[in-house]
Amino acid sequence: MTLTHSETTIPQKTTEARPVDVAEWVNEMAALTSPDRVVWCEGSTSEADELISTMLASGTLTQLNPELRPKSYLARSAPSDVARVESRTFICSLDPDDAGPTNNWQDPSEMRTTLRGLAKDSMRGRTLYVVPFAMGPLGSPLSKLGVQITDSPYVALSLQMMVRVSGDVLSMIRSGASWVKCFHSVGAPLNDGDVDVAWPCNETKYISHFPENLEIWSYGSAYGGNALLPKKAFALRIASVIARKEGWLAEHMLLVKVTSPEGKSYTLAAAFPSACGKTNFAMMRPSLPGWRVETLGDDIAWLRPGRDGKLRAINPEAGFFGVAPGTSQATNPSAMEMLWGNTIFTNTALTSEGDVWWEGMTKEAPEGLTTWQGEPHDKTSGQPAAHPNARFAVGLSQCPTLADEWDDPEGVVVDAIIFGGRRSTTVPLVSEALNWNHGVFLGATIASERTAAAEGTLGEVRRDPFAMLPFLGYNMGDYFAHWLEMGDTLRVTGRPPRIFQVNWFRRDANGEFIWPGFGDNSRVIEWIVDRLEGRVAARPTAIGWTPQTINLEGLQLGEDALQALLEIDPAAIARDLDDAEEFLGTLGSRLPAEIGRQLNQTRERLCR
Ligand code: OXD
Ligand code: MN
Repeated sequence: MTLTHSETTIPQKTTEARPVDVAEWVNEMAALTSPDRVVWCEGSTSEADELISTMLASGTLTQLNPELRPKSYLARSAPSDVARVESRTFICSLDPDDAGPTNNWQDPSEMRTTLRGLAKDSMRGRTLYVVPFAMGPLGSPLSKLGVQITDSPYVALSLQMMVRVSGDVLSMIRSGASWVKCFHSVGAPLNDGDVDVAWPCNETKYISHFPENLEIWSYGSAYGGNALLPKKAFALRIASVIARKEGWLAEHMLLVKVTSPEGKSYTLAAAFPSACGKTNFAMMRPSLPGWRVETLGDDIAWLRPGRDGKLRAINPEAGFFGVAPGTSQATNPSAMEMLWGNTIFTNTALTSEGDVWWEGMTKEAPEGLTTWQGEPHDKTSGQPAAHPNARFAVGLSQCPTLADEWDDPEGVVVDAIIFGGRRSTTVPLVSEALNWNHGVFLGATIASERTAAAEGTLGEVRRDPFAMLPFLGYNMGDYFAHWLEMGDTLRVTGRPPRIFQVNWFRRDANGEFIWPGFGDNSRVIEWIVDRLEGRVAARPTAIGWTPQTINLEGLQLGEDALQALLEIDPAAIARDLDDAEEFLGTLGSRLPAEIGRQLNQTRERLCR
């Protein structure tokens, strides 16, 4: 999609083209929320133009210097609306045990009463946009449909960048396809005479999911996963519930196609908790000669056994909502290229030339910056100029490393699954699971140090199974059982993908990262591919197979450092298992016995 600024109005299709159930829902929501007008979107360029005009006029968007960053805009959020709010995210299943102890549960009928009360007249003075979208290629057996109602033009425009917004979705719903209802209001009605603010939102926030009704209600926030409902709320929380019923997996995973110097390609799906470098991995430029990494997705993958019995994956999204700080020519040159234009930035700093800047883009902050809060930046203050969770929203089609298969309705065959976390100690650079069930145990016990992508104390280690802790729509114990069953299903028709665990973030005694990461992670990919091909032997350890060595050619890294990266410290692993056991214990009787068995077997191997 191309963003331009003009004076067109969004053309409205005839009402007969609209599915009755969608129209009824929209009418009901409009009657509840009392917007000034209702606009049906279909993802056109003229529609984007209109949304941009509206937001330039209201001050929500600032146009960047077209000579430096064509067709690009900066939004500044309210200081209180800068990240996902997990504490205000609810799974409202009928039975609290179906949400499980890792989710905030509330009774669905009580939650509906609360939300209806908040939503009453919440869109007064605003426009209600109806945004039909597909997750995945339209018409693919792996895709799903949804409709988001929103009173935020910023959200309506961002959805155009991030998912497939199309009027054809309405035709498919009219022909009987099921769809997910996504209601969103910023909760900031305008009464006569009120002057709007650039980033309307409400201090009261709810991101509520009704898994039995395939319905999402979001109130009070316009930021990221709180408000762009197809992403975390639909493609992970609601989709995980649908996936369990239908026998597939909705995962917080990047998806890449890797080609070896021999010209053979492999697909890797990798789950990492938020802000562990998934986007950088997805767009990696390998430092190892002859290797190529192409992008299929950077955040979410839907995995399903295909007609051939193999595990196949699609990226349900069509764009990136990436973390800007830390992105640079050194860490992710492809992203820097991709962001040449046609991009919406949120909460970055603004340069005196009218371009964006964020911490890590260059070593030194330029003079004359305006901070994400619109203030002159004082370099001596120690405060960042961009918010640590500042983002870019851009279509996948702009990605210079996009793989041709990204839009394949059949999906791509997954060769290996990788789990990772941000761990200063304990977890080695890479290891391979002994088998599928052991791999599920590794996924179930991922832990990571907290970053800025969600509220909470930075640096604190938390268990984040499968990197899905904030994103699972049902009981975590049932989810582990579902993963184990998927292994059984895949074994009937062939061989399930091999499973690996990685950790780029191990630190030395001085607190410095030992592993260079980024393009050098291709060295770990090489080991993984060598394992898939049966080309290298590995060392048996308590936690699985680890490398005898890693290709360090051309890298300033000594053998000692490699040993430190691969070290398995039995005492540290034992402590980690105790911590994992404590977490797993919170799942009570819903924890599959097999996970406990894997834990015990790891302990036994540790004593050998
Ligand atoms: C994200 C996240 O925004 O994981 O992708 O928090
Ligand atoms: Mn994510």
